Amino acid sequence: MDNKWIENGLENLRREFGDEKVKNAIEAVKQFEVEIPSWTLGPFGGGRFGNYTPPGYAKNIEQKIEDAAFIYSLTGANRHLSTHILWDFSDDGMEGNYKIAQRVKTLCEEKGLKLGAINPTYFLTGSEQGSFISPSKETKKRYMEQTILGGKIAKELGNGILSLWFPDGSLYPGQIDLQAAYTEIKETLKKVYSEIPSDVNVLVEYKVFEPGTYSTTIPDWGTSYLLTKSLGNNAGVLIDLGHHYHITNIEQIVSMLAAEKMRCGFHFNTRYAADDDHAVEPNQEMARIFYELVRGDVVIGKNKWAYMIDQASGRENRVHALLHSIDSLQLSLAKAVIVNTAELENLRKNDEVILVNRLFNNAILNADVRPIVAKARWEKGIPIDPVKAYLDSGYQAKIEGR
Ligand code: AFD
Ligand code: MN
Ligand code: MN
Repeated sequence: MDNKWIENGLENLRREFGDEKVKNAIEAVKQFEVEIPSWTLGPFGGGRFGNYTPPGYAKNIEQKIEDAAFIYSLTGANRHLSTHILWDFSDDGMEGNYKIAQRVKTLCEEKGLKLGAINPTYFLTGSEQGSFISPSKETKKRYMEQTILGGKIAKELGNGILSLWFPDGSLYPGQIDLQAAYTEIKETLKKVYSEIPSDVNVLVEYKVFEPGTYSTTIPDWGTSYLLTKSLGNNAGVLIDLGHHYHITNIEQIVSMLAAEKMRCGFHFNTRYAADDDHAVEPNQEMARIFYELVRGDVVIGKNKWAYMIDQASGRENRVHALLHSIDSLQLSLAKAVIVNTAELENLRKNDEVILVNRLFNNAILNADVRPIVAKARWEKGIPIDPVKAYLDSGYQAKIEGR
C-alpha cells in the first residue's frame, strides 16, 4: 500500500503541532484500549423492523467471541470483552451462573481475548417495578445476589470492573416516592458493596431517562457521585455519552471527576436524538471529551479509567459499526493529544478569548489526524485500514454462512 500519504500527513502535522505532540499522539493511539460489548454482536432483532437482524449476526456467545477476536486482530484495541450476566452467563435469563462465566472466560482466552467489565442485568423478566427499588423482596434479593455474583466474577474471572446500570425509575408523577427510591438504592448499593471484593472497581452508571420517563433513580452524574462517594474509593461514576440532555457539557463532567481523582469509566457511542447507542463518530464533542480525559491523565497508564463501547443498533452490520467506533475513538484521542497546550496557556494569560478557541479548534476540529492513527497501526503491525481489511477478508461471507 502506498504509505506516502501517511508520511506527508505526518510532516504537515509536525510542522503545525511539533514533533513531540505527534509522537505522543502515535504512542497514545497504540496504547489506547477499549472494550467492545458482547451484546452489540448478538441479535437485536424485533421491535420496529420485525425480526430483522443484520446478516451474519452472532447467534451465541461462541460466535460473539469469534467476532470480537476478529475485530481485535484488525484493531489491536479491544482485548477485553464486556459481558452481561443474564445475556452471557445464564441459562434461564433469571440467575447468573458462575460456571458459565468460567466457560466464557476460557472461550475468550482460547481466542486471545480476556473477560472485561461485568454488567449485572437489572432488566428482563421481573424488572417492571425496578431492581434495587422493587417492592418485591424476592425480586430485589435476586438482583442483589446477581450483583454480588458479578463482583465475584469481576474479581476472579474478569479485569476487576463491575459496571452497574439500573433501569429503576417511574413513568408518572406520584407513581413512586422519589426520596424513598433514592434512599433505597443508596442503602441497597451499600449492602452489596460490602460483599464485593474491595479491589473491584464498581462503576455506577447514570441515565437521564429510559425506561423511566418521569424519573430515573440515578439520573445524573451528581447522583452517581453521591452514591459512589458513599461506597468507597474503588467506586466510580460511569459516564455514558447517550445518557445526557443534549445541552449537557459532558467534557466538563469528565474534568471534574478527573480532578477528584475518582476511578471512573466511559461508555462510548453517538446519539442524535437520545440514548441511540449508535456507532461512535469522531465529532467535535468526542474530541473535546478526549481532551479532558488526556488533561486528566486517565486515558492510558496506571490511572486510566475503564473504557467500553456501548452501542447496539439493530440495523447496521455490527463488525462494520464496531470497527468504525474504534477508529473514531482513536482519531478523537489523537486530536486531543496534539493540542498546543503551551500556546493555549499563553493565550489564556493574555485573555485572548477567540484566539484560544481557534488554537484549540486547530487540533480538536480542523486537524486531519488520520496519518497519526495509520502510523500507530503500521508500527503495531496491524492493518492501516481495518475496514478495508475486513471487506477484503471474506469474514462477512463466512459469518453469514454460520
Ligand atoms: C443500555 C443502558 C446503559 C447500559 C447498557 C448495557 O442504557 O447504557 O450501560 O444498556 O447494560 O444501553
Ligand atoms: Mn451504557
Ligand atoms: Mn445506554
